[in-house]
Amino acid sequence: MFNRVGVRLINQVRNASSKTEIGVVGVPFEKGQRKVGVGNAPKVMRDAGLINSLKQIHDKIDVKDYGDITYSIDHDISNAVPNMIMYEHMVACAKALSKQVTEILNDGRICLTIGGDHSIAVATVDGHIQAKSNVALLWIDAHADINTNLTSTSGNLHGMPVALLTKELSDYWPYLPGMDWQKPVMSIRNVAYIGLRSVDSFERLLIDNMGITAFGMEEVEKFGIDQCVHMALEKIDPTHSKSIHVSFDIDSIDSLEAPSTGTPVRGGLTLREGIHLMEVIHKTGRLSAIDLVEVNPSIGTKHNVDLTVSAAIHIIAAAFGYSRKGLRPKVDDLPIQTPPSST
Ligand SMILES: [Mn+2]
Repeated sequence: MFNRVGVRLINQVRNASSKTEIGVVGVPFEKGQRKVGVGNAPKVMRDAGLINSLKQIHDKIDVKDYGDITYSIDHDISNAVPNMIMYEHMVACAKALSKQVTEILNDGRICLTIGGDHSIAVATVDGHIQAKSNVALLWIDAHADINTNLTSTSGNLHGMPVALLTKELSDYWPYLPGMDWQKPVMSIRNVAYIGLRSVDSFERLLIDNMGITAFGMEEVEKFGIDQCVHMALEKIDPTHSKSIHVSFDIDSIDSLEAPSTGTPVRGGLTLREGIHLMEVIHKTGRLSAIDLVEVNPSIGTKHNVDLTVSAAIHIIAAAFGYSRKGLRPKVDDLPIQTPPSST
């Protein structure tokens, strides 16, 4: 039975989990690539119980759902830039999303953005930088997403966000009409990749020549996920003072465990590694924004979709402090009258 010391210990544990305020925004955007369905992910994730899963992590979680991003396009800039498909859509959605992310952060909440394809991260990272200038970015992905319109073989914008965000790449772009609000102020020194295993040749050249911090699957294999996350954070946030942004592409997870995604790649992170990565980042206490992108509920069987959505929710929950060890009971719930059964 719990004695008074036991109750005191429980109170200490309870108080140790600090108040966490989360702001959720859905981005039903899929025009950064060519496959239909990824825009339905916010609805499917909410229908699968995302918001309740967050509320149940611990009793000091407060969740506000800001709804979905809407936007209207400027037809004058369609086809304005070569080899950038549906450019005018990305521009309009990104502008609205960046504002929303800034607002959520200024409300004192951690921003959880549910994509949508990965092109939306141009906006989430920009909105984060607007609110908190000193940002470190972890890009968890099978792909490097650092093509420009000149190096991309597809013209898909979801392969370009890192190149749009970083100042070292800014000289490689033509003038981008409608994007004047977005300043590529982030240094590539503040970006680290984890999970890479499908990197285009120009992307590899950039990563090598610019010395970009990148833990591909070889490094995950060699050092283990725990070391990789710690080393990545040391590289991009050596003073342990930056506001951390995690842009998590579900295709970083092996396609056996997260099959419903547009560009699946085998040999990826296990769900366990994805969860552990987020647990490490949670423990920094400096996580401000998460993107969870590229879940496509139109790909695969219902079982495939269920697997992928539940993997995504597990990863998000870990980022907000879900404990695989279990949490002790709240003091109010203690069975004072009824001792716990020994069986
Ligand atoms: Mn990606």
